[in-house]
Amino acid sequence: MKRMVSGIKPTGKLTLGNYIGAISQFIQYQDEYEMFIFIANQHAITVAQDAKELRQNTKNLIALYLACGLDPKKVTMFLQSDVPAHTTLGWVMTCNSYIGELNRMTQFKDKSAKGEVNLTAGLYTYPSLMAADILLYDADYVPVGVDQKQHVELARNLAERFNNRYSPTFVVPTPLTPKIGAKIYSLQNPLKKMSKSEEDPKGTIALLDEPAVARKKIMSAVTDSFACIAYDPQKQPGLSNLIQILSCLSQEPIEEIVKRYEGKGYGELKKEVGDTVYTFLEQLQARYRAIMDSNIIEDILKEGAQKASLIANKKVAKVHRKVGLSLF
Ligand code: AQP
Repeated sequence: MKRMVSGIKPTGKLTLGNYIGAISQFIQYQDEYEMFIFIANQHAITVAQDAKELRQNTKNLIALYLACGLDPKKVTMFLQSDVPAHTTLGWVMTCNSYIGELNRMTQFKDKSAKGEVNLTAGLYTYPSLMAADILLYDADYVPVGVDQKQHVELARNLAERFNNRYSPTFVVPTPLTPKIGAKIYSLQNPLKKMSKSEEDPKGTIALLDEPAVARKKIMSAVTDSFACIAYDPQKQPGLSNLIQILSCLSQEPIEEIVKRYEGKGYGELKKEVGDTVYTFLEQLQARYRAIMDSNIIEDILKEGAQKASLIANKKVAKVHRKVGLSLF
């Protein structure tokens, strides 16, 4: 069975973009692949976090994984910090990453371009830790949204570099991005990614937004004045974003949605997207609340960390032998 690894940072309120670009893929593949899905809490602390909030976001994220349909019997779910092999291999990967390579990583470049002061060294080197997250498990595939593809490319380069320098040690992973939904955009600025850390809450649908509030956000999404319903992300990015959201949540192909709306107005389309998002969130949140009221999370994480550690520790021991860090 081929292996898959991915994770999400517990950095804020999980968005519809995270669901469509990442979690829905995890669910789609969980029967087909041996899957390791972790909560990237060590990546989260690359920007300052309030400890209480981080704990809450972490708990929310695992409950949302489960509420979205990840099955702990099929998927190994764990906290990154519960498997110390991640940072141990992360250091080896950092020592094999070139500064020039890290300088090219767009996520860091974007954050520093915003003129944020006090950017941490962790934020700069986190792609090397992400490479370790993937390579530890010999992942064949990494399901990610389009914004993370570049980081998986770095993991591929690091795997090849290590394999050539020492001897074959790591599987070279392939990023998997969905055909539709690989990048969901802000509802207020459809040229910008919908993000957990987006400052304008009107642009973002959080998975824990009140369904009625989310519907309102869809109704006031920025579109255009062409007065013609078409899927054209270049010319009509806002409208295309809404069509994309509808298609991903309803599984109806984009062409069929566009055909159905021939000669109709934007208001009607927005209403259908809003209602679809409303129902999706309402059902998801009912499952989320039941999970939060139960006490299954701790056991799932404990079991997941044990299973992941067995594989990860073996890989670290192998790497340490090859590099010369272990004596025996
Ligand atoms: N808007 C999006 N559309 C499609 N996929 C997306 N992802 C994130 N936003 C979108 C995918 O979700 C996963 C989450 O990754 P992450 O939390 O580790 O990092 P991220 O990409 O930085 O996500 P955010 O939401 O933008 O977080 P912040 O604001 O904290 O930086 C990844 O697979 C990502 O591609």
